[in-house]
Amino acid sequence: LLDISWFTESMQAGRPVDIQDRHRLQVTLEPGPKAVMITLNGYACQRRTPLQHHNTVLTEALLVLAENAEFCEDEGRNIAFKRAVSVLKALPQAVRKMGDLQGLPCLGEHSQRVIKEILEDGKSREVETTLQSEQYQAMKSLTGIFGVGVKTADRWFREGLQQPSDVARSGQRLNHAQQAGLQYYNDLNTPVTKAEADVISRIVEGVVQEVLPGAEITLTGGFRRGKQTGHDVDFLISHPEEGREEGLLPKVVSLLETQGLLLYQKTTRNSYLETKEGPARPPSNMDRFERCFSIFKLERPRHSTSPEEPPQAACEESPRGEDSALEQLAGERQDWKAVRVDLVVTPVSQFAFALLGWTGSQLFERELRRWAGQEKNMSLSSHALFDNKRKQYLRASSEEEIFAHLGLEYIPPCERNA
Ligand code: DCT
Ligand code: MG
Repeated sequence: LLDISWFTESMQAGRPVDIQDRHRLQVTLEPGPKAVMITLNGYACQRRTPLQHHNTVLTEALLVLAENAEFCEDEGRNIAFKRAVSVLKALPQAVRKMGDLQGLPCLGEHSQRVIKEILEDGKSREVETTLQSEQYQAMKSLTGIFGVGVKTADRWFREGLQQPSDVARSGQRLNHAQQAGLQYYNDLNTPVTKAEADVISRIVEGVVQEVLPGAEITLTGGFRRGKQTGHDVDFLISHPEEGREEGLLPKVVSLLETQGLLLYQKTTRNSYLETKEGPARPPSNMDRFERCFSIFKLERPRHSTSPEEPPQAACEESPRGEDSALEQLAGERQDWKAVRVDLVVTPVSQFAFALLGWTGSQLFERELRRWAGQEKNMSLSSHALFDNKRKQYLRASSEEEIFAHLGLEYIPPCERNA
């Protein structure tokens, strides 16, 4: 039970009251009949966004429009819809009427129009039309191919390709990533479960320890935020002694390859250099760690095969080329699953920044960088935080310290699902 005499006094005196409730929502209580109005802070990194929330019907609809804007390369609209979604996710209850949105940030006119229609009619015509449009469906299928971005998908769509099988038959020139993307299309579009991520964690841990005893691996990305499924598995690899991590990744990758655990890999070297003048502007969103984009060959547990589907011969070499791509697309089931795994190596001095940068969500990260730049005149990346006014780097060995440098209240990973 709360002692609320302090606010009833203020209400009687006609003063608005701000309280911070236990969810750190800013609740503004205005005197009068429309008593309670919930307001939220404007940056997603100032809010707590849990995984489970109360407005999925609205957020799923708006996410379709966000995705469609991305397919049309309209970044402004894409972000506007994503910000609106993120506000709805942070609300402590379901929106029932338009009045519930009063005072909330980031809900533009377009988002409000869609919300209003859904509240009144149960659906939005714009969302329905988008879902049914040929272009949206083709772009969704084609960008679902690993290695294919919006630009390539759009070009293919204009050339009349709509599905991965069209691409496989078309004789398009594909790079290695796209070839793998086609070949393992079905698996890579099946969510990775937490249990699968844990199995991969143990494999990676074993190999990393063999190569460099004392090195540490951390599961990041959506799984660190508490998600039970994801589109890939993200790891940070570090060593408590600065510099010991150098040259680690090629050895880890080579050992994984020897063990037949990789279906595809592309390793890029560390290209991060700290300069006295601070990071180049505008700071790049991509980080420059030594990194390996890979596709793991993960054995399926035997009991998961249903009686109707007897397990295929074990240890069969994965076939390559167009035929095998078409086989996967036709839904042939193997006794292993292709899973996207990202391995990122960080020097321990940058570990906290890498951890914060790789935990996500994507929008939470974007908002952190925006907050740093616009509100604090600082540049934040997954490597460092630079104070542009004092012209100096602000060091940190934990995420908590970085939030403190930024003047933000600490938000734990499970509440960064913006
Ligand atoms: N990231 C980012 N900006 C991007 C892409 C990624 O800041 N444009 C960060 C935030 C999340 C992290 O990298 C890992 O990326 P993803 O695997 O794409 O995100 P995820 O949250 O792990 O999503 P999923 O659960 O689907 O893998
Ligand atoms: Mg991920």
